[in-house]
Amino acid sequence: MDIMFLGPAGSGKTSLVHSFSQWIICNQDRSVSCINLDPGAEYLPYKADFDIRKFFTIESIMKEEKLGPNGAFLRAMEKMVEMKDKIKPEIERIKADFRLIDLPGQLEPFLFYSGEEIISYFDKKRMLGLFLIPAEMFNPKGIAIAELLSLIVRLKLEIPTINVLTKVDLARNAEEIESFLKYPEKLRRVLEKIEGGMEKDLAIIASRLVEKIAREQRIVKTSAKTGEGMKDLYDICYEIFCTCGDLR
Ligand SMILES: Nc1nc2c(ncn2[C@@H]2O[C@H](COP(=O)(O)OP(=O)(O)OP(=O)(O)O)[C@@H](O)[C@H]2O)c(=O)[nH]1
Ligand SMILES: [Mg+2]
Repeated sequence: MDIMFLGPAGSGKTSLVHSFSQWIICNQDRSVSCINLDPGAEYLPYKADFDIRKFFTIESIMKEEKLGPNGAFLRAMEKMVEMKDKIKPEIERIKADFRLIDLPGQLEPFLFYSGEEIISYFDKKRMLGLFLIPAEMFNPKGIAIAELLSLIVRLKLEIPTINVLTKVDLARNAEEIESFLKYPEKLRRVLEKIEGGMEKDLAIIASRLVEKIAREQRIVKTSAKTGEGMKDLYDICYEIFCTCGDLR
């Protein structure tokens, strides 16, 4: 199966690709490949079996096309699509039970400029998205926003997604947040009590939407630092795709 690591900038995608791949290698009789699709990555802790930086980096585009970092990022997303004939066959050559795909943190341009096209480089039927919600967003309003972002990803890419709390070693209230995500009506009740005008109303509307669409979802709490949650993450991925013996 192919697992896309999506989430806001700095949410821990690269670190989780590394720690999850290590965990699978050490604990399961399954092969793993890592695919880096972030042209802006400086350092990767894992060995990438495919690395988009072989074709271009944000830095190379900035120099060659005299662009600033944001313009270069948009150009990079375009290039990923333009170079489909080169990139797709290389990705297809990578055979593994688990292919972990590291994506850029600039979620919005990725989703709206190239996401759907890039999904077509993979077999959508074996694709799962993990939407990472980092400890930094661990407060009721942040959680409502993260849930909305996760829904946008699902809507745009049309792949199943699960929400994954990351950096839980940094959070003092991970259990509470987990219960907000599991039972969205709890989140709404908390948001209803906070002070505020329009912002509060918006947060409540957001949480109602989440409540309607994503009720009682399963959540995984992870830390790339302590290794917490890797088995839970594996189990949930495995369950989604493999209960019918369909680990492709
Ligand atoms: N304490 C702690 N820090 C973490 C964890 N995971 C990542 N970090 C730190 O968070 C920062 C961002 O981690 P990355 O893995 O680079 O996050 P990313 O989502 O790949 O970032 P971008 O690709 O730039 O969007 C780094 O300083 C990591 O060391 C974790 O589980 N616990
Ligand atoms: Mg990264």
